[in-house]
Amino acid sequence: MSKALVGIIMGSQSDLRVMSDAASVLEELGVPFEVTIVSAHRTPHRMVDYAEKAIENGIKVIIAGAGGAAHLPGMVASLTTLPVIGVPVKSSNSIDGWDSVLSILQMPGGVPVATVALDGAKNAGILAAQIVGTFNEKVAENLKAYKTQMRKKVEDSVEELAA
Ligand code: RP5
Repeated sequence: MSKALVGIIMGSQSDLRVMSDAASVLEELGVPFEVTIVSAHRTPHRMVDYAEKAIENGIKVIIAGAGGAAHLPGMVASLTTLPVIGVPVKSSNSIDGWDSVLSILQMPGGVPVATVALDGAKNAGILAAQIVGTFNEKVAENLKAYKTQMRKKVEDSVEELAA
C-alpha cells in the first residue's frame, strides 16, 4: 500500500460511523489515506504530536472530524501549515449539531479550517482528493471520471422521467 497522503482523524471512535464516508470515497478515488483517533480534549499531547509530525510523515491534507465542543480541526490547523478540512459530527449529546458546526466553522482570522456540512465526511474526502489532484495526475483523472459518472446518473434519471 502506498504512503498515506491524507490523514483522517477524529475525536472519538463514535465519530467513525460518519467519518468512514471520507475513507470510502478516498478509496474509490485511489487516494492513499490513514485513519486514527486523536482527541483534542482527551489526548491533547497526541493531537500536538500528530499535527507536528504530519508533514514529515508525508501527509498533504488532514481531514478532522469531531462533535460537540469540536476543537480538534481548529487546534490541528493551528499546529500545521497543511490544509485542514473540518467535519462537524452530530454526536449524541449535541444540540442538533450546531455546537459542532459553529465550533469548527467560526475560526478566527489567520487559522482557516475548510468546513464541510454537518456529517459531511463524503465531501471532505472529495475535497481532499481534489487538493491531492492538483499534483497527482492519476487522482485528477479519477476525479474527472467520478464527476462524469455523477453527471451521467442525473442525465439517465432525466431521460427515465421523460420516457
Ligand atoms: C467529541 O465528543 C467526539 O468527537 C465525539 O463526537 C463526541 C462524543 O465522544 P464519545 O463520548 O462518543 O467518545 O470529542
